Amino acid sequence: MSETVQDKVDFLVIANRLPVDRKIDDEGNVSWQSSPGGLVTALEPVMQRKGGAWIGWHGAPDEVVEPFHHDGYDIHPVPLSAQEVEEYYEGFSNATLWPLYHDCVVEPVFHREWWDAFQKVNKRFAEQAAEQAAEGATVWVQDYQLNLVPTYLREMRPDLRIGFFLHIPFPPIELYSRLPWREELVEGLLGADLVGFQTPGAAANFLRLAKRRPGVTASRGRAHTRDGRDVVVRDFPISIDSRGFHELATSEKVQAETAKLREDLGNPETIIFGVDRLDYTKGLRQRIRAVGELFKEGKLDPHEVVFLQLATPSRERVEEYKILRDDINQLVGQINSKVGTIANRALVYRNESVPREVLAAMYQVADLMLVTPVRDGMNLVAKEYIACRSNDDSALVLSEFAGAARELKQAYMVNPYDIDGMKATIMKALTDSPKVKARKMRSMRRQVFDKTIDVWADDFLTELEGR
Ligand code: ADQ
Repeated sequence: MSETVQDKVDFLVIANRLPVDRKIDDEGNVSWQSSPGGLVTALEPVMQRKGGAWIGWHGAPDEVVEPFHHDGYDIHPVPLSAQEVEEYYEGFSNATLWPLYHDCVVEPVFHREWWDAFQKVNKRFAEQAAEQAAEGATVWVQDYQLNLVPTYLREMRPDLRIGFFLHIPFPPIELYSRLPWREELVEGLLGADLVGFQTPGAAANFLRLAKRRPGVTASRGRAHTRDGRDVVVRDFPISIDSRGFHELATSEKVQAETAKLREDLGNPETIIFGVDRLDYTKGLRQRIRAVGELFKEGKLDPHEVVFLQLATPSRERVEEYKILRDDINQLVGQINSKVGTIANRALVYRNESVPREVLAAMYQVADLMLVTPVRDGMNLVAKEYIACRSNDDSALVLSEFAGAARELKQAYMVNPYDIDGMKATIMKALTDSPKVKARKMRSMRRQVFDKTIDVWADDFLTELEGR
């Protein structure tokens, strides 16, 4: 395969971020390494097979980076100014759309300048794709930051086959209708041939909105547009590289890490674990409060049980995330000052991101996993935990508001708003018989190993290419 950037390609992925991170060594040499993550793992082989290109922002403002060839496919960095990062990314994507699409769990912020920047940047991504795509190429647009790209791109290049996948929930019409630019955003998606969601409920919400547009009708999972096209709308629940995770978790390196981790935590009898981006959708406040109360009430003994919570810093320049970070620090401090001893902290909270091997070791030592978002498109952590466990004596507590709840039906289900209910379910999950837990784990394991990230990508692309 050629090592130079191709003029035109038959397969394109467009995402807000590129699948590579820049590394600069001590001598100042620059290299690009694949960023770890499910989407990259899933799409790399597809792109290599099809000789494709990935269009996305490289992560640094006010800088133009030339296209380059990476690991079998082309990379086309899209430049963003510092002001665009603020308005298009931190503003409209993460302070308007993100909370709105997550049931308004915090108040979405509406600014007309952010909307202007959002349109401008979406147009830039679409122009870049229009330039790179060969006649009749397949283009796969990822996620809410690029909501307008399908329609812009169709206007520029009607010959293309365009797919869009939304990684986050799609809200009910009553909430969506607050958005001053709701018509434009629905039209934006209707430019695609295929629009994929995490759950059938999200797909249904979108179809209900679509058919309110003048001249648009909808039937049997399709929207029929004014210009006579059919847009297929359905769910494609995303997954993980299950075998990859399992192999990693059972590798010698991770086993050694596991022993060290257990030791560092003071060799407790039971380890409860949570890991999330530090995001208000992940239900951290409720989760920490519930476990804290169980410690305070003496139902959990800090000499026997440790709750390890990891939270990756995220979107730190967005106001709500700063508030959340301070709230959680305070809550953790309050709990630890009341329960536990200097030698036995009840709650071990780390505000950091860890390498994949360390994460796998954490899944391995966790007797109980808490995944309690107040709203989540899917939630990959729940699936990663199941894939990493080789021990049947484990339990997953899962929020009914995560997309994953539709598939992992055997989990201990909770409503994260119901703190008492969550406390009772945590205790049940800790005390149920090994037989009951083993049956649940086996059933969820079958699910996670059957429906992997490759199945997700293949399903989506087969449907798109059949259009
Ligand atoms: P996210 O909201 O980021 O994804 P999630 O699906 O849980 O949520 O994925 C997070 C990923 O980050 C997982 O792979 C996890 O292992 C990793 N991670 C989290 N904290 C970490 C830490 N401290 N150290 C290392 N790794 C960490 C969005 C949607 C989800 C949807 C995904 C995929 O919000 O609903 O499941 O996209 O579509």
